[in-house]
Amino acid sequence: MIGQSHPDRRAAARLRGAGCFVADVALDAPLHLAFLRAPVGAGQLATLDIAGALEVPGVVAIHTGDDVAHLGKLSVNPVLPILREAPYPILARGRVLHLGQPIAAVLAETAHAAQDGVEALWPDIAEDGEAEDATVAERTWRTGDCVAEFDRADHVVEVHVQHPRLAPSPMEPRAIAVAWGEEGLTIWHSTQTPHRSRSELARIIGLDPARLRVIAPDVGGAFGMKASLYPEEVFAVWAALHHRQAVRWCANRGEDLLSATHGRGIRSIGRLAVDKNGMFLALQAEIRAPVGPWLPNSALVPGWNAARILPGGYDVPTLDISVDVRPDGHGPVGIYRGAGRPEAACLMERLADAAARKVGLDPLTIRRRNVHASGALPLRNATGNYLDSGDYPAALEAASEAADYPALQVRRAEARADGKLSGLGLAFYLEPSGEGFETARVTWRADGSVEVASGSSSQGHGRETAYAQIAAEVLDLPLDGITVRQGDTETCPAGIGAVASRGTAIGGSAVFTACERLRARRLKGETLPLREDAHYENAGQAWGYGVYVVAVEVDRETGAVEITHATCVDDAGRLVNPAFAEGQIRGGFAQGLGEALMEEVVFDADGQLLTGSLMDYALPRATDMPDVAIHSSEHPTALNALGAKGVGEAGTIGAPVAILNAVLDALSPLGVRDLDMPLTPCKIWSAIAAAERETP
Ligand code: SMO
Repeated sequence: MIGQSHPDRRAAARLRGAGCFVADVALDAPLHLAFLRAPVGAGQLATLDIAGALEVPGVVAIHTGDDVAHLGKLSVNPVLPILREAPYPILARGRVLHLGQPIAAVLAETAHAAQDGVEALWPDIAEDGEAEDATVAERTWRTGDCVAEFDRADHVVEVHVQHPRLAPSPMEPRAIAVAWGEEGLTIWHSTQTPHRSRSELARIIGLDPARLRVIAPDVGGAFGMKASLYPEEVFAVWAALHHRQAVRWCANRGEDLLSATHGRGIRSIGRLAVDKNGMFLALQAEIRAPVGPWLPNSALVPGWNAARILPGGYDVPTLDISVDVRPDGHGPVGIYRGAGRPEAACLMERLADAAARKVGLDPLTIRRRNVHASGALPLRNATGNYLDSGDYPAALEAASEAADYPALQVRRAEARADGKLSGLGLAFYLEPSGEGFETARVTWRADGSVEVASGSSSQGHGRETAYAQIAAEVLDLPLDGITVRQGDTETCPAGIGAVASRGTAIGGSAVFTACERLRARRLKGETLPLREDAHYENAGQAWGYGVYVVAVEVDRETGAVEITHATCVDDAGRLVNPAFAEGQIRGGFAQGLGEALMEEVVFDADGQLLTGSLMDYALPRATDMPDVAIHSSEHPTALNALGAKGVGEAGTIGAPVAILNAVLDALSPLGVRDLDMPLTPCKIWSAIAAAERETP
């Protein structure tokens, strides 16, 4: 069962529209919720005229910041030392902190009435543009004598990378439905982390968590954007308690683009000291990570990862790396699939290419010389990371072979001889998966059927099927006899959820461990029914990795990029369901392609959002995707029971810089050395035009 590509057991129902998302949950006479949002980025809220809105038919109540000022704050995962606390306003009170911030809430009998109520509200805001910009968190990693190494280096290369702000854009926007009862509340929440949703709601609102049941029903994608709690969601729960009535809020696409957490936006500066043989001697890096005025749970994770994952899979003994996290004047930023991993990979892979050019080596050769040698793992690297398993040079060889790298080089030479702009790009990436605990309660009933209740959750990525496969394998039972429950704080043991590439590595290991214990008890002779609860904690982060090879052709006349070849080699350790792993890589590649070529949240000079709909924010479409050849290299990790590593973020980590390197390689004959993502046709055309003006 483990290692077989069984179809996703929930996919058919979802495809037919028979899934159950938050918007599908039936509530008894719910109040519908809509928010008045700040029309400016920063200012002082002087007055808010609500009289007219109260007259709108169907409007039941209007709340402002004063009503919820007593509520508590969301907790922030302190992966970096926090220097300054950020506020967590549920509704703006006095100061407006960001464009799109909820200022007032309208509760009404229908969603349309709630929206009409919002449109009848008249805020008076004195815009002043005075946004907080002091550092929220920072940290430095230093080993060895960087100054001495840069002094003795034969070459020093420097690169600057500005990542675009990205909108994660799951198919289902944010949504919450709250049923009120004397005994407590049942909350259907489109979340990656149902147990944390419950504990944070209880703490912020000041309730016994036992009075809250949180259910993550079908979740239509999340990508990190639904790993935390939003002020709007806290408000919905508070409103249900206050009005003793059901409440529903389903964000629309525009609200998500405006006020859900964005990702990336990181600026990285790196300097690499290299000797004459292309050996990397030392790395200096400065990471500037943006956050918004309030911090979601994992707000510090992207900056932390972008810094601490350096120097990637390379053996660089001397380091001086610092990260500074601070507001950038716009709305909230959080984790987005990859969460700092793409930024770390991007900096190293741009530096590797710059060093290869300087030393006069092929990009593949310089990578072969500098990744940790075959047989070197496990090891603890200079940033303190325990790289647990794998063979990095073998992955480079496998990618070179699978892509037929020498043939790609010949084709590039031929295309260039034809006057075409043809390029090749490589990326070596690391994907640390999460650490900590996850749980499973496995019940083997008297009739022989098995129920797996997991504390982890699913967001449309097939965990129900994968966990059933694990149980079927260990208990030697048919797949059909196994049901899997997830995402319900009442019927499932407490756990973390679907974040940080941990679902299979840790959640799957919890299922595996509980089933192994059941099997042992059964073999000793115990009779059914039997039950086992596993609280599984891994021995540390498992580090997936891989090598991506991309070939592109750039149209000289239009600046459009065509990806003519893409090969991925990924080591995710032991694969439970190879088709799911492939789906993750392909989907991640699509999102990585989005960052590389088209996606960017754009604000104008006044701080207004220019990409407020999917007409303006350019998501990749199916026709933008090239064929992607996906190859797997399975080196199981010893750090968890299953031997699995993460792969859920792989594509978003490896693809952007492989594409960026390929496009810059294509433009290199023109003397173009650097461009920031997204590599839109306009940007590339302008670079070509400027280069051709200089060398007529
Ligand atoms: S960006 Mo992921 O949901 O840890």
